[in-house]
Amino acid sequence: TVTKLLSEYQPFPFDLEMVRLDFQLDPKATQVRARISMRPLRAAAPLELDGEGLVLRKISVDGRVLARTEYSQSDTGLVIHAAALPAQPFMLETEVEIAPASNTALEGLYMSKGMYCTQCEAEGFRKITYYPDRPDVMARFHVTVSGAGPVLLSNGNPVVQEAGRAEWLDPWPKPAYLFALVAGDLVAHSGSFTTMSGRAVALNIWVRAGDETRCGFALEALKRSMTWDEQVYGREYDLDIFNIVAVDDFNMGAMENKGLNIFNSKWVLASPETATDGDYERIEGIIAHEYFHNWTGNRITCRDWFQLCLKEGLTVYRDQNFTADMRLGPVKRIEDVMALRARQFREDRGPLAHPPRPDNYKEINNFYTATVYEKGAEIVGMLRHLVGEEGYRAALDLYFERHDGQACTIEDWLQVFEDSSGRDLRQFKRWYTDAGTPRLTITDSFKNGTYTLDFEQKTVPTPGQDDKPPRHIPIAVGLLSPQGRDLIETTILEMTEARQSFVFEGLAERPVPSILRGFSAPVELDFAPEAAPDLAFLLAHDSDPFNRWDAGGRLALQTVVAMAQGGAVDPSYSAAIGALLKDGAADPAFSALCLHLPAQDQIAQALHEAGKSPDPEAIYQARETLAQALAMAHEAALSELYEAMAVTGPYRPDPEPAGRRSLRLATLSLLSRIDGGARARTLFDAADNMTESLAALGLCVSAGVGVGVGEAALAQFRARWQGDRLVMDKWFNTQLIASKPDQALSRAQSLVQDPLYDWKNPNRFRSLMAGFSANHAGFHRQDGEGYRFYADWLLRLDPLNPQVAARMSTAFETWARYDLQRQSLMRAQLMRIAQTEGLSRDLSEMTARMLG
Ligand code: B3K
Ligand code: ZN
Repeated sequence: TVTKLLSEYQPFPFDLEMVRLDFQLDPKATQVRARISMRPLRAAAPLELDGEGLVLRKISVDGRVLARTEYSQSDTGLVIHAAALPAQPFMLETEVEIAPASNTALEGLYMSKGMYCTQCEAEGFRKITYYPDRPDVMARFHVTVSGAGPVLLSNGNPVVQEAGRAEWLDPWPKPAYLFALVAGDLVAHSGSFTTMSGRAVALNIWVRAGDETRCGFALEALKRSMTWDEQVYGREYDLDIFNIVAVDDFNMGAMENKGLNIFNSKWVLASPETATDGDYERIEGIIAHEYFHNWTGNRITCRDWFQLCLKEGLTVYRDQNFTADMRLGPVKRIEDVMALRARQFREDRGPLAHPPRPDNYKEINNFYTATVYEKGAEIVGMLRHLVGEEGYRAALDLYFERHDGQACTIEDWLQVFEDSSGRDLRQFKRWYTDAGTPRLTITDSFKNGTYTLDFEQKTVPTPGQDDKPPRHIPIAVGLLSPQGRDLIETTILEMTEARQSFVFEGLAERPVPSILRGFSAPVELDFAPEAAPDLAFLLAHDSDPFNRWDAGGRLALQTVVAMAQGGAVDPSYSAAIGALLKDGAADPAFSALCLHLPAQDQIAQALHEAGKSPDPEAIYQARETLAQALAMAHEAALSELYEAMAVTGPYRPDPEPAGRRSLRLATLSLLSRIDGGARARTLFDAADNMTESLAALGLCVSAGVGVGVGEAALAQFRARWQGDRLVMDKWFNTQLIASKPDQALSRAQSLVQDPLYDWKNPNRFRSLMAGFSANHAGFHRQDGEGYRFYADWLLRLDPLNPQVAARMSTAFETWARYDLQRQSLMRAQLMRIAQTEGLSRDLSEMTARMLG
């Protein structure tokens, strides 16, 4: 397979004015007729069209059928020789046949439960018709659909709607990856929205009959998103209709097709009985994310796929801010950083590390990563720190004004910030082009009223990038008095050198620094021993909620890392937790986050970084011992909170009751370690909502004394929910995460025999496999059987759905952390996969990168 290079970008030598597509749907033989008006931009250029798995029935130019010698065909496309093309604008017409019913890769046109749907990003449109399938080729689309129904949807506004046939016209030029088509037996949950200029927009959420009662929350979230984008970014919706469709078989979360978003049903459908508080929050966030793409992604798109983070980083940044505004801002920030550290920092430290703007790839679907998305969002946040609130708004206004209707690059994006703020961002650009997470080492000194902070930045080499010049890092800093009072306003220090000092004068006594407030840059902090902050003090006093939480998290991590190497519970950590439990002023959602113990994967990483090879079994035990010790030390306070946080009245997914539930469940999690799961079992029986029911189920499995408690709860849950696909995904997932490590593999092996384990459905496959690999000590069992089981399933899925198989292979990205025996066991599985004949481009690129 070929490696695509950023440096080889060439503009497409034709302009596309209008694309007319005519679909006659049939499961085995859909006919696609395409008429594309083209204008040559260069003399004598051949016309290169992408196309995969298409049966060509006819091809003509200006009505003249081409002779077989006038074009060349391969399994990736078709080239019309320059001699066969007029020098003037012309009409290309093709007819192809495709078979959506046998499309198991869920890319292009495929079927899900009898319904037709599409997924074209990144390069799926070439599986529908011959086309220049690249984001810088933008055109207007007119689409006719017949042969199925009754509901027939495509992008843009409806032109003709009659029985068995519909026509749609999208007035906004767009790249082919934003094309969508849906047809089938669907019902709508509808509403409407009036835009800021007074235009009425029809809103529909299309689902299978029976599901329309679970769409209310998503519809309201859509309206909130539309309002927010008008108020915060001045962006108005630009069509008469906005459709969302929920499908059960979908490779990822959702897709922002123009005017016709297609969603994994998991991120649309919600009812109190079936969705957790976390699901509600995610649904709101994903609805917003896809909607926000209408401006950041669709109206302004990417020149090529190397620029993916132009639309994804910015849109994630926008959806994070939206959720922060709808809910508790600081809590949302903490959740986002937790996710960033767990996924992106992990990626950045391993063999899959890549820059937010990569410069080469074999399969672009492998680059829809935490680095492109979440680190991409952090970079936008840093820009905002550098240019300030008003500067940010000015830059975004200029971006929309200058680039509307264009396919852009990271250079265009940074230029807008330079032009509107006057700042030089050349060094800052390294955040886009360089991989790896910088580590800041901090030392400090105090003398004659002057306090000095010294920073040193270092980024370790990543694959293909040995040299890591210093980056431009905005570091938000506060200084606290020994009584915990803020001595200065939070200040952004701009670090640009490898080593740099910052001086604060006129201080009466040595301050306590609060570094990287709000997590102002995606870096790691190391404190030199003499500068080590008093974490318990910061947890108690820092006025910055992020740093308060982070101090607690650092303390917990230090303790549990020491315990995994034979140490004892740190009494200062336990005392700090005790103080937190008594702090009546703290927000429950915040306190809940402070009670979360570091994840086993994070503990493993910390050990690895300290030069030790992590022992998964010891990590599991240390974490359990710590949880048990905290529960014993604070039993009274925990059970008091557990009772006090009970929410009465009908379930609402709002932040306030959700926060109370999260604290309640965090206390329950600790208490379960000493009550044998008794409270969890009681809650499981009493719960009227999925948030508590599912959490209690997990605790019955993990803490239940004897087999009885967990197995009984699992059987009961299954009996109640076996007809509900989304809830059953949770059942598969939760029990694997909650299993004792030595039981995880046998449980996974028996679950794959369950008649409800439909492994061809991505949600079901992921719920089981991700649940198993999240059981850290179970997946990393010493005999390597966890690795083998997991690899077997990747190999089984790959021929059907390479995208999902490749994505799930990242469970192996941490192999280099572990002891030599585990390393060789994991490498052996990666090698076995890599050597499999007929392996997909997706999975072979991933395994090759992981093997290094
Ligand atoms: N843009 C899509 C993701 C497409 C993934 C292709 N493998 C969803 C999103 O980021 O909004
Ligand atoms: Zn996106």
